[in-house]
Amino acid sequence: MPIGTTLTQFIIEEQRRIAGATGDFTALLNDLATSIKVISNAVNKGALIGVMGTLESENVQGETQKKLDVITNDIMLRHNEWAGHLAGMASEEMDEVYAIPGQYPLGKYLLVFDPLDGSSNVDINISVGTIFSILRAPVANRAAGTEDFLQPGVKQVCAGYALYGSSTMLVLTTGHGVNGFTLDREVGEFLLTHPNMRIPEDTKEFAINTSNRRFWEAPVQRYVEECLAGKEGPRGKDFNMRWVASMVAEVHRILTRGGIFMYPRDTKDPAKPGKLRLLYEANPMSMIVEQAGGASSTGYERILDIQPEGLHQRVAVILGSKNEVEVVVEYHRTA
Ligand code: P6P
Repeated sequence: MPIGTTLTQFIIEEQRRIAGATGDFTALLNDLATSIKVISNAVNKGALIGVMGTLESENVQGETQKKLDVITNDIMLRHNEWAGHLAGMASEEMDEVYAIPGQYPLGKYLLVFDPLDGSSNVDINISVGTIFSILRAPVANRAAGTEDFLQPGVKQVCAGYALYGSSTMLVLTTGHGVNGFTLDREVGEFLLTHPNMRIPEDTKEFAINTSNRRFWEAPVQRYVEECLAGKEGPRGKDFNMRWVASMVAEVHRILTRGGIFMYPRDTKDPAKPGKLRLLYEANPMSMIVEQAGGASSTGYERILDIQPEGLHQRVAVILGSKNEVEVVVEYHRTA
């Protein structure tokens, strides 16, 4: 019985579109897919295999680490370090760049990831995910340094996420649109279930952590107030609100039915211009959103154009339905 298009088949068909493709990238994506299957298994087994709960340690972000933060980070390293496709890796859970161990060959790509985004939700069984971004190494087959990772988001060759929800999905773009795959656990393959995902240009649904309201800048205050004013207000329509505290789940909802997601800069911690990290949250999600017809901005500039200055740099994020993002950007422009 035909099982449909597998991820491997899809990637190889994509590879044929690229002149001079060596198959390296295809093999890298397959290793990444294997990592995600292993992470999905660990997340889905949860308490059954004792991976719930929190460690004493903190990550570079100063955030308490969940057991699964460390476990999933190790899974990403072990399954992607050996094949000779990478010149280095970087992760939310590691202070510094990860050097490929000497017994393995070096390659021409860089892999950047948040191994378990939204992990504060894992103990309460709300969807979490893995976010990844692939860049070209400035110098192939040479161990990458931090500066090699500091490339603007427009340089990404691939961006994607895994969503460990009611089903495990892998959503990715290589610059030719966005496609979604669902893990068939009986076959052990990701199957193409959401071809050519597109974000509706308009929406009536916004996502923001309203508990930070007193810290927002004026343009965001104005935007949210107008949403809450509903059809009697200046927007002339009622809005719905969501906040899952798991960016992957928010972005997947927006890819599926539209919406706007905001984690704006606020005065809560003046040292942080935003909460989300540029290299392994904002950039990959911005590439996916733009490739699906949406928009992604800090409110002041296009996220994919930002020249990174640090591996764990934070940035404000306003992304989703194109016309709604433009309203928020306009309020920043005229503030
Ligand atoms: P808050 C998860 O920690 C995360 O990085 C994103 O996935 C999520 O959108 C955001 O932070 C949630 O932040 O302040 O609401 O807990």
